[in-house]
Amino acid sequence: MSSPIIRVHWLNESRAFKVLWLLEYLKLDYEIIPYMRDEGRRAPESLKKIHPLGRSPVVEVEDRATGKKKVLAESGYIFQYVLQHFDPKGSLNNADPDKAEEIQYYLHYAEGSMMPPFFIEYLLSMVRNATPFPLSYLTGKVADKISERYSRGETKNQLDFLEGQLSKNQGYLVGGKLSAADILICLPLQMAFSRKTADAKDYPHIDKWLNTVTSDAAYKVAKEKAQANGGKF
Ligand SMILES: N[C@@H](CCC(=O)N[C@@H](CS)C(=O)NCC(=O)O)C(=O)O
Repeated sequence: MSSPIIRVHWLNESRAFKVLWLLEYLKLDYEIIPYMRDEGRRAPESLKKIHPLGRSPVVEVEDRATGKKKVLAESGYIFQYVLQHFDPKGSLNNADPDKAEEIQYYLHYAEGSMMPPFFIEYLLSMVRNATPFPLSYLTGKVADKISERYSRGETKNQLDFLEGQLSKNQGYLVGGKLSAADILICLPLQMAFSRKTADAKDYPHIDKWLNTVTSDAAYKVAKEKAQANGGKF
């Protein structure tokens, strides 16, 4: 049976990067359909023609013979689908069933527990810069309060958890080797350090792991393709 057509609906500067890296690692052929964020950093309306929520990543998988299409959304589900259908040798999975279940856990964890506090911190940074002085003084104070009461502590909670996991799994999240779990959680951690939500010096295992995983050849190719389609790093 011939391989399906895979189309990645890619929004510049987005989580869709993880999907490029995943597909590159598995040496799959795919097309990138690029979309650019608008001035409010939202996705263009045209993305809603592919999936009603209009978020990226969205992946279309089309059967070459019948033209039947599946539209996949939610990065964790996309990863799960790709592992199940396009990684027959389990190169980003684990032969040990317990470890494979741990990888599944991280596919849910990434968007369920990890992303929300990082996203709130990001929104609060936008709030701080959204208004001119003297209003910015007030909005800044409100943003600081929300951060202090919830998101700063909660991002620390997530980072402490991941630092602990990486310290006891031979440098990777699961089973001492690169898996889909590492690819899925890498980008928010890079952003946490680059946006100074956290200091890399406080998280030596995460810092070392980031250096290791971002040296992967497939990561570099995905990055070049992302940059060629409006991504910034
Ligand atoms: N939970 C979704 C989140 C998707 C999402 O929010 N993507 C962002 C890009 S990182 C987006 O499309 N933002 C554009 C918008 O909200 O208009 C996933 O895991 O894929």
